Amino acid sequence: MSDIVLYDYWRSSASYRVRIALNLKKLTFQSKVVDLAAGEKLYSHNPQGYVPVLMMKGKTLTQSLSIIEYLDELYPTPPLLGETADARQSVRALAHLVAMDIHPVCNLNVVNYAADLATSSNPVKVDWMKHFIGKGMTALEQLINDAGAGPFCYGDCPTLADICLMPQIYNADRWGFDISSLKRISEIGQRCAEIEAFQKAHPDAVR
Ligand SMILES: N[C@@H](CCC(=O)N[C@@H](CS)C(=O)NCC(=O)O)C(=O)O
Repeated sequence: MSDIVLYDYWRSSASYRVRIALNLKKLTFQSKVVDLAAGEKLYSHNPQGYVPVLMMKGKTLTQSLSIIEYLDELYPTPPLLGETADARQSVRALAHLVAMDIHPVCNLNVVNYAADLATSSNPVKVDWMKHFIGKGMTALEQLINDAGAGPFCYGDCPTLADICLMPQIYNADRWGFDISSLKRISEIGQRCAEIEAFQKAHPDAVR
């Protein structure tokens, strides 16, 4: 039996992506069903509660695109990202449009939340922002802690993760979501705010 385990749901697009990639790489895997339609969530393996989660090499991997890129780095044939920097930028841009722009607003919990808000008397815009910013950043705090104890999101230097985090902290503040209980995120935010590259990019520095 394969020691690669995919926490999976048949209709989940993000799981479907990982299934395709595993198949293209000819990697056998066990599928463990998380019944999203029945309201099941995968909090035991992912603070976001989402599938897919891939277990391999003793690691618990989340986020379909990063899982696929990881598989591609470990098993380069057939290449899934393209052979040159230009090709990879194009492939990622196309993939990100689907995975980061179309997919998140069609996710089950997002659609359910929108339907609930339609009958609520709360101010919709603020409620929406606080709900999703809070949910996402709370999961992120746990994943940053799981990744290690460095001064930044991952390791000793700012990475793509910190580059994404800082604008998200700015947005949390803008919409009134208090991040002070998220200790790691707050500390990383303060550290990044001391770095010139982050300072020069801040909305107040460029408006
Ligand atoms: N960005 C994540 C998205 C994962 C995701 O949205 N998973 C959906 C299924 S496609 C899910 O678990 N939804 C559960 C829910 O909305 O409650 C990825 O690419 O892995």
